[in-house]
Amino acid sequence: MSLMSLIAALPKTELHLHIEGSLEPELMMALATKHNVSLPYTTVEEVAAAYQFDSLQSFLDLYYLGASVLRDEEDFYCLMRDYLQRSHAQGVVHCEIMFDPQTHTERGIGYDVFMPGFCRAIEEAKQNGGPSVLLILSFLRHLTEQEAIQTLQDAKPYLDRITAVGLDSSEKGNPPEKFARVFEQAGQHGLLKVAHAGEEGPASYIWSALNTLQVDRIDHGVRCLEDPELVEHLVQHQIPLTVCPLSNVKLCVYEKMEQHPLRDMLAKGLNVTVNADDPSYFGGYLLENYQALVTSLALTREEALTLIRNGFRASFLAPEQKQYWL
Ligand code: ES4
Ligand code: ZN
Repeated sequence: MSLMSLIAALPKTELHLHIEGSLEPELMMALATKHNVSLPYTTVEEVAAAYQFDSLQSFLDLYYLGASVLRDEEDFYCLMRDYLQRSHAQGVVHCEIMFDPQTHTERGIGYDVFMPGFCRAIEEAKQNGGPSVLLILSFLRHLTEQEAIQTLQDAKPYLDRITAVGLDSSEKGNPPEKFARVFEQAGQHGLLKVAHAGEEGPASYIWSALNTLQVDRIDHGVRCLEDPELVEHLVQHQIPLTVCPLSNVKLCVYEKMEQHPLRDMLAKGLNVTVNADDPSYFGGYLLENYQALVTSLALTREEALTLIRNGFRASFLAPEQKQYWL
């Protein structure tokens, strides 16, 4: 059996996935037509051709533009349904999915629109043998902490459907400590915590996410390699890092996949997982990320098995559910 067939056949997790980043050009164009939203693209090919990024910000600009076609409950249902169908087809059995409430509330679209849409698709997947899903409410770090606090307050009626909070969007200049109070409040509500850190921003942001926000996982975290003491800490405490190889190359964190440090990270004993991030923008879902590692880094069978096992270890599943997959 080839390594890719093995990876495809094994049950896997997805722990770093922005649902808005799974909006495929076909659905984007269909929803733009449905709601009469004008986009700077007229065909699916033009959308795909526009996805050339030179930084995180250049991507985020198109990501927020794309999300502007999401208007009613059915749109959010279709978005989640399509993602879960694709991940199910790739052997993903458990997903922890981020959504950005502020991307929608800023446009006047509330929790009462997107949450029922997401939850209907999640329930349907469960009935049909699809992946289990936990939701992560992610704050936009380019906005103020006060706005994040309001976003958490607005989520109160839905907290039984939300497992964790996260922190995403423009990293540089928006360090984790800006959100100390809202993360503390989230903890008081019993929510777990993750944050993007050390993607484009410095290793010091990873320290801050750990020490100030007390996160349970770091999203990306690849720039930890610039700080040996931090690497030692991450290894010692086995803090999970949700690494997204195709994302890192698409956003020019590394020039080529051949330069991606994922294998070095594994060799150092870091608790690395593989994830898709924004699959429709970055050229692939989970299996395409593994394919890139196999092709460009000559990932070994042992490493692939470790990565897949790490996904379950790093998940927010209850210990007995974890044990089932391990
Ligand atoms: C994101 Cl790759 C990435 N980084 C930060 N924020 C994001 N939001 C969606 N994708
Ligand atoms: Zn991300």
